[in-house]
Amino acid sequence: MAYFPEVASPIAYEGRGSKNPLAFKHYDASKVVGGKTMREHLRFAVSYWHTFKGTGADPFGVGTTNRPWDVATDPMQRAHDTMDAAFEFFTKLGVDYWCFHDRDIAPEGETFAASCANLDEIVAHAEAKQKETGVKLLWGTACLFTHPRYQAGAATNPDPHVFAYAAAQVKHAIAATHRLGGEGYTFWGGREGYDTIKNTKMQQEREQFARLLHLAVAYAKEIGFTGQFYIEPKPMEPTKHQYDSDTEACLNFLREFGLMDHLKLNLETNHATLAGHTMQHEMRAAREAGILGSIDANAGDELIGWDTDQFPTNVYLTTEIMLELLQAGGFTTGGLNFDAKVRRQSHDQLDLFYAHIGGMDAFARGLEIATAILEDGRLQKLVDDRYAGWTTPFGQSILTGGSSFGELEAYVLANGEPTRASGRQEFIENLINEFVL
Ligand code: XLS
Ligand code: NI
Ligand code: NI
Repeated sequence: MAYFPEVASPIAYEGRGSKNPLAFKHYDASKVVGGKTMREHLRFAVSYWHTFKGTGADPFGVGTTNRPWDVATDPMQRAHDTMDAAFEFFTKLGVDYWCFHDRDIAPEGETFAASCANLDEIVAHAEAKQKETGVKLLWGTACLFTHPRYQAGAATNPDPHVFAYAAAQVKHAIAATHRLGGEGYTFWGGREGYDTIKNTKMQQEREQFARLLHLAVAYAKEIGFTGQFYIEPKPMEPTKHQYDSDTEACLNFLREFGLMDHLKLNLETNHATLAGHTMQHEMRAAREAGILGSIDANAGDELIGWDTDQFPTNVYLTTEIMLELLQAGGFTTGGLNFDAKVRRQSHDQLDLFYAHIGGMDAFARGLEIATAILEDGRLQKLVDDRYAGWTTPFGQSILTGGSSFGELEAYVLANGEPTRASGRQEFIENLINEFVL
C-alpha cells in the first residue's frame, strides 16, 4: 500500500522558475559546488520521531494529525506499517539518511526483555528496507526521557537501579544502530539535569553521566561499532537546567572526564538559541575545538520561548551554518538531520513533503552562497587583516610566552597610544548581502 499516493514519483529538481510545490528549486543533488556534489555536502536525514510519530499535540492541545500508518490496533503492526511509510517517504523525497530513537520505531513491552524483542523485530524490518532502498542510518539513539522511570533523569538519576536500566537500554540501542550500519550514535540528555537544584547533587550527577558515556565507549569497542558518538547540547526543556547546556559546557565536561577522543557534538539550531547563542556561535566553538560532528537542522520562533523545532527556511541562517561547516571541511560522519516538525495546523501528508523540500532548498541556497563568499575571499581577508598584528614578531612573542609584563610595559612607554581600527561591522554585513540578495 502507498501511504503518500499524492506523490507519484521522486521529487525532482526543476530549478528557480518552477511553480511546482512538489519540486526542488535549488537542491540539485548531483550539482557540483566547490568540488563536491550537493548531496555529498549536505547529507540530509529525516527524523523518525517528528515526521512519522509526531501527533501535533502541544502543551495546550491534543494531536491533530491523522496518519494512515498509525491506525492498526496491534502496536507492533503499527510499528511495521510506520516503517513502510517512512521508507516510502525517504525514497520519494530523495534523502540518503534517517535517524531514530529506539522507542520511536518499536513500542515498549511489558518487561525490558519484551521491549528488546520488539526492537529486534522492527530493526530486522528496517534492515531489509535499507537494503531494498539504499537509504542509510545517520545515527540512532535511545529515548531516555519519556517513560516515568526516567522522571529524575536516566544516567543522572539519584537511584543506581535507574542508571542500570538506562545502561541496558543504551546497550541495545547501540547494538541496533550497529546492526543498521549507523554512522553515529547520539546522546541527548533530555532529563540529564535538574528540576530544582535544592534536591540535587550536581557534581555526583555529572560523574554518573560521564560513567555512562565511558561504558558506551567500552561497549562500542566490544561489539566493533565504529560509528561516531555525539552529545547534543541543550540548555533546558524539559528540565530547568541540562548539564550539557551548550558547546562550551560540553567541552568542559568532555575534557574533565577524559572523553574528548570519543565524542563530538550534534548541534541543533533551536537549542543554540535557547542557550542564548546563535547557531553560528555554537558551530564556531565546536569547530575550533575540533568537535563539530553533526547538525540537527531546525529553527526556533523569535517570539515563542520553547523548542518549537520549526523547519529552517531562512536563507541567511542556512548561509551562516554552511559558512561554518565549509570552514570545518564539511561533514565526515555527520549530516543535516531535520529535527523539525510541521506546525499543528499542517496536519496532512503533503505538509511533510512541503516542509522537507523547503528545508532542503534553503540549505542548498545556503551552500551556494557560503561557497561564493569563501571563494571571493574578501570576508576572510578583512578578518585576517584585523588580526595581522599578531603575526608580527612582537605579537608572536606575546603568544608564545616570550615577553614579560616588564617588556610589554617598556613597549608601551616607547610606542605610546595604539591606533584604533574600525571593526567594519556594517561593511561586512553589506558584503554578505552582496551574495545573499
Ligand atoms: C530534543 C532533541 C532530540 C534529540 C534526540 O530537543 O532535539 O530530538 O535530537 O534525542
Ligand atoms: Ni535534536
Ligand atoms: Ni530539540
